[in-house]
Formats: sequence, structure tokens, C-alpha cells
Amino acid sequence: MTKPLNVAMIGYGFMGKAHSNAYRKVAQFFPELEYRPTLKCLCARNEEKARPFAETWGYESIESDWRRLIERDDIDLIDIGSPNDTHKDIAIAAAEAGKWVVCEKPIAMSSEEAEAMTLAVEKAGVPNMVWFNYRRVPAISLAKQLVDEERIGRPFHYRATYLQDWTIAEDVPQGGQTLWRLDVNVAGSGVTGDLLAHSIDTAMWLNGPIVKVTADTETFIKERVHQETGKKQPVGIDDACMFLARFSNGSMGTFESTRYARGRKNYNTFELNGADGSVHFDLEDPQYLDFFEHTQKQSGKKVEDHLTGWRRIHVTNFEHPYMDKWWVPGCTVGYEHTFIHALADFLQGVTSGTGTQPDFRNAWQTQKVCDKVLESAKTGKWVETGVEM
Ligand code: SOE
Repeated sequence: MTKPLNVAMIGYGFMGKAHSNAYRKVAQFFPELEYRPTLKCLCARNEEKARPFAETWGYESIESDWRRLIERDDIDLIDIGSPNDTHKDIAIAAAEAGKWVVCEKPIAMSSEEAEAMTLAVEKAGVPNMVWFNYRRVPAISLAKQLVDEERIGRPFHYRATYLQDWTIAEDVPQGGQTLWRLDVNVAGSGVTGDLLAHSIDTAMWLNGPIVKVTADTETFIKERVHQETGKKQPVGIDDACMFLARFSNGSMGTFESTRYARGRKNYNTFELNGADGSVHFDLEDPQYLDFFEHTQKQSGKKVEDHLTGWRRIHVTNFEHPYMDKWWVPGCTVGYEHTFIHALADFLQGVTSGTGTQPDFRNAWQTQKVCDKVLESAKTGKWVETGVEM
């Protein structure tokens, strides 16, 4: 027996599109799911601008005030895809009204906000999730499988980079639609919340809690015209951030992120090195996971030195995570599929009662690391993160 799930989407930007696509496709490719999402309502402050988007994606109605969604009985799930400064109030009100709540990353402007949101969804007992979609890249899920299968051995190093180049020009304004990520009052931070939150989420998923950090940040362009005031205003975000980390398992981490790496559009990579093996991933080549295996533990065979080397796994076999849902081996999936996978896992977790990671509590831990990274960049000291997992 299937059940309808009436979805209200807040926001119609890049993420509004990615999430809407997931709601429309999930039941076709994961037909075993109990819940069938219906695009019930699109919510955006500017109704006129939102209308063409709502029509394109087949939303049944439009609201311009999110508070109306909370009052409506025909809405089951509220998806927060609006700028970061709106997340907390919407999530808490939605949870108190008994709605399911899913939220774009970063979960909040600060870990205090993330904590309040987590306590609200947990008190209300409502299903919740944060869209850290990169976990659901099949190659990254395969990396997790290799870690869980203990193929990496004792971990020594975790190395992540997340590089972009879209803010190099001095005349890129800050604030307003599409450029709110450059306005600290709306975004909370720069690359730390926007990009490193992804890297931290993936890192802690694969390699466990980050216990302390020391960081350095830079704001290369100190003033930009604000789209809303038309005036040049100080830039409050971090344009670039580098930090060192220690994981609870004793391994060392390095993280680098910037929007000033000319030529890098969405270069999200990581490598984990352990005693028995290493994994490496690069989002510019997302179909592949590189794996180095030091010993052939299973067969007990001696290492044959002339045959050792990195293995490029083309992650498209039916045996690979999510790939039995799509095409035949060798045919690839893309960025948009990561959101479909995240949604499928979330709905499955509701049906089974096991819940799904990353939920709000888990995203709160990532937010703690982001906050401590920024604190360390100010103090120049190592800072304990207080992550609890
Ligand atoms: C920023 O440019 C951005 O859109 C992030 O906000 C997303 O989370 C990331 O996946 C792609 O880049």
C-alpha cells in the first residue's frame, strides 16, 4: 500500500530545482517506497517570480509566506531550500506543527541555532534530514562501504579540498537573490558553511568525529556592492579557509576551501590513507573511486609487488550503491541523482523506523566543527569541537 506525501518546497533557486526533481523522480526509480511525494505547494517571497518555476515543476499551489504552510492541513513535509538565515524559524515552527522537516545545508547560521532546531524536531518526534547530498554519490557511498568492510585499516590521514572560482571578480556584488551566499548576515559564513560543511560531513561519515581544529581564513575582496542597498559594503564572509584537524581515531586531517581557485568550478575531493589501503575521490570525475589495497587479506596471498597499484573502480555495476536502480553497467548517473538517493534513503528510514543520516542532530555536529574552525581562525589557536557522535 502506498501513501501520499504532500510536499511544500520553500525556495526556487538551484536547490529548489534539485529537490523538486528528486520528489518527481524518486517513486519511479525506487518503486518499493511506501511514500509517494506530491508537489503540493511552492513557497517563495516573490510570488510572481516563483510562478513560472511552480508551473514548470507542476506545483499545485503557491504561497508567499512560509507561515501559511505551517497552518495548512494538506502539507505533510516542509523542505527548507531558502537562504540560511531563514532555516531556524521555519524548522522550529514546522516541527511544532508536526510537519516532517528537511533542510538544505548548512543546517543553520550557528551551532546554537542548529541545537535549537535539533531539539525541536526531536521533541516533536518528526522525521528530519539535512541534504548533504554528496554522501549519496555512488562512488562516495562505495568509499563508506570499503571503510565499513575494514579495507582501509588503521587510518592515518584524511585530506579534503573543495575549490571554486566564481567570486574572483571584484565587481561581483553581494546580497540579494542568487548572491546571498556572499552576505554574511544571510549566509552566516563563506566557504566554511557553504563548501567545507560538505567536506566535514563526508569526512566525519567516513572517518569519525573531528575532535579539534586549527584554522586560517582570508577575505580577499574586502568590499562589494550590496545588491539591496546599491552601496559598497564590507564583506564579512571567509573567501578561503584552510584548517588542520584531529579525528577521534587519532588520524590527522587537512581541509582546504576557496572560491578563488581559477579554473576550479566544483572541485570536491578527498583521500583517506590507512595502513591497509587508501581511497581517493574527485567530484570532477564522479563515476570513479580510486582504491589502493595493500594486502589481499581475503585470500591470504602474499603481496605481489610488481602488480600493486591504484585501482580505478568505475562505479556503475549493479553491485555498487544505488546503481541497480538505474541503467546497465557502464552507464553513468550524475549530480541530480544524489538528491534522489538522499530522498529515497530518507523515506525508507521513515518507513522502517530506523531514521536516516544525516539528520538534524548529525548536521548539528558538522555545524559545531564549522563554528570552531571560524573561532580558531580568529584566535589562532587549536579549538576543541565538542562533537558528539
Ligand atoms: C555553491 O556554489 C554551491 O552551490 C553550494 O551551495 C552547494 O552546496 C554545492 O553542492 C555546489 O556549490
